[in-house]
Amino acid sequence: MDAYELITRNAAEVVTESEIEALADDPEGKRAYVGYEPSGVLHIGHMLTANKLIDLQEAGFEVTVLLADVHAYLNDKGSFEEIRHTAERMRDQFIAYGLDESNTQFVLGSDFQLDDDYTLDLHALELETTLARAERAMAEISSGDSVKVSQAVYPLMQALDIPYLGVDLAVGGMEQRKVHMLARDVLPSIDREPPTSLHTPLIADLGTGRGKMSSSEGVTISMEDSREDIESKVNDAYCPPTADPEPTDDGVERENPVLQVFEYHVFPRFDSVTVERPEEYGGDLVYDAYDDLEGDLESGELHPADAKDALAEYLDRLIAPGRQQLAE
Ligand code: IYR
Repeated sequence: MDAYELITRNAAEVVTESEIEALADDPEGKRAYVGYEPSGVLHIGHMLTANKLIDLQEAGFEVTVLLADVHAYLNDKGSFEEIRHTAERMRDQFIAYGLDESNTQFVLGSDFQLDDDYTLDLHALELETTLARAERAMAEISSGDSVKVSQAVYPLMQALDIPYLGVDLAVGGMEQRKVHMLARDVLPSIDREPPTSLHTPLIADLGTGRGKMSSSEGVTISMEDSREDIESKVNDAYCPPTADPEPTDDGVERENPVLQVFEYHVFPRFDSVTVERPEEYGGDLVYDAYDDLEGDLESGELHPADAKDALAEYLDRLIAPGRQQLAE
């Protein structure tokens, strides 16, 4: 796989393609980052962008993980002290998950976001941005119903993080895209480059295939799950024999989350996937590529129950090192 393919595989969107091509021409020493509001324990949403960081490291990038303590505080996630403590716990879990330690820089937001220069630049961006625009950028991130001033400041700080961290590429889930678009628009007003960004897809809720999997609602997978937890969640997952399920009767779109987890979590991290089956049911199936597994589920060659057993096995392998680390 060439650098461009590795950088963009499984991305829902890149902004812009030609900017990514320029980075892919000479990726050595380029820097990419993801910011996370510290939440204590890594869950499957963190793991999705972490997979992309691992791809980028393989392509030659250096990686910064921003433990966004000030952002979590602004988004009403607890007292600053608590959040700081939680942030410390996340470093080791990212490394246990598979980020290359020798090439990952962890930065706390509060290490630079409270400095004078940053604060003055932030005020300059506040002058350039309407409340309505800031509010729109936060629609898929904000945790409360009523919009507080803190939530208008949040996306402007996220935009400013990009030049302050000196990164060439901002990575995030699709829910971050409006913040990155705002950053492209407002950073030039303070003589900073519009940033290049890459967004990972959102995975549907494991139980229903609807909406997006999140740590706050529905079924999710986290580093705290035991093997039995994973088996029972995956066993109960929505998995029709198609990658393109019909919407619900009331018109809500659905995805196949079991296939999505294979595509975005398992195949990027394993060279091949074995679905174990007794001889009388046709014996083991070995897949080198996601599309072959999807094709077999659709044709009926692979039964959803066997796909789920294999998914639980591979998710367990991905999570085991983080679970171990949490137990220490
Ligand atoms: N908005 C992110 C957290 C975050 C991301 C970046 I990239 C930053 O520079 C700062 C914060 C979230 O929703 O978790």
